[in-house]
Amino acid sequence: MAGRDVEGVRIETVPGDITLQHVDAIVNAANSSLLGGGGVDGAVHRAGGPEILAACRRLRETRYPRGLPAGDAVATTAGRLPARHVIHAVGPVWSRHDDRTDRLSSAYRRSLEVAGELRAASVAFPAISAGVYGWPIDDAARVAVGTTILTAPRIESIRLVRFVLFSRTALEAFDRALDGVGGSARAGERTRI
Ligand code: AR6
Repeated sequence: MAGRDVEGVRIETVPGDITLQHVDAIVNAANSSLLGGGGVDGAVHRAGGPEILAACRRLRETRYPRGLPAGDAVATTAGRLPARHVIHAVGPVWSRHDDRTDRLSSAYRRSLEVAGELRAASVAFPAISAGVYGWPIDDAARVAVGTTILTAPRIESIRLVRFVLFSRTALEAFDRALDGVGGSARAGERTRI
């Protein structure tokens, strides 16, 4: 677990299950269909109940008849979850031949922008694209942390961004990414929990 403060925003890593987070908004690692799947997506719909899927179906019938493209995000109710909102973000599938980093970065940036529209103060993210979509965890962590540090301080409502990591490997990768930013000369700003 690690944490640091960047221009008034607390950015931290914790181990655990994102569906249990008591924050204003949790981010779901969704797919373009918005109609559910495995991993985080399966856990969010299981724990949050049918209200979330119903809201996703309405989005498909209205704003996104062709689905939500990779790199974008949209909010729904959080149903029975302790969070108030679910922000469904679609990450890119990892490709060895095609650099899709901009779309992974965009998934974080758009999620934070949507959180701002919701006036959310606290947002929890999983490691988007780092499961079924195959993105190597160190690079996934670098993009997640780097984009958050650049974006979150620009969004007025946001005070806390928490990365919730399911495995020790993912937690360690995000801790390294968070420690790496700003360099050791500024280590005094960092708080180890
Ligand atoms: N809380 C936090 N992290 C979790 C949880 C959880 N409950 N469950 C898994 N992880 P993934 P993706 C971790 O596969 O790669 C779905 O089928 C997991 O260990 O959920 O973006 C969707 O419908 C990994 O580190 O998301 C899409 O089709 C990370 O969360 C597709 O998978 C992301 O893994 C999206 O794939």
